[in-house]
Amino acid sequence: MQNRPCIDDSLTPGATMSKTATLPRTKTETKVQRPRLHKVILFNDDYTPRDFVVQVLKAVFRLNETQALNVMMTAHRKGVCVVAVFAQDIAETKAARGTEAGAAKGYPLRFGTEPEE
Ligand code: TYC
Repeated sequence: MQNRPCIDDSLTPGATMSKTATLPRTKTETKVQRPRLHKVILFNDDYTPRDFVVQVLKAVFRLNETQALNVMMTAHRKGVCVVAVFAQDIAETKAARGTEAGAAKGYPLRFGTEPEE
């Protein structure tokens, strides 16, 4: 925003003082912030078959075979793995689709989301 002179007419009507030109002393700074990205997390479980996890990662998250295998094996060994990061609504939709794909087959497969720092 630019500082433009403005007329101080707070004493009108009926004022006898002359009008004075003043400059506003504050500037309004508008900072635009990018929305935070959200991680989609894959959780390990003891029941979902490995190849089914790989199928879901390929179908829902568009990972290739190698990427899907690596993500699945990391979750299998460590308990969790970050699949990818997205805008919040996309992360939540994809996590829900992955979890639903497992539930539709009776598996406890679970995806979650969390905001990036
Ligand atoms: N632990 C499962 C098994 O041994 C495979 C699996 C891997 C399940 C990763 C979930 O996020 C997962 N059948």
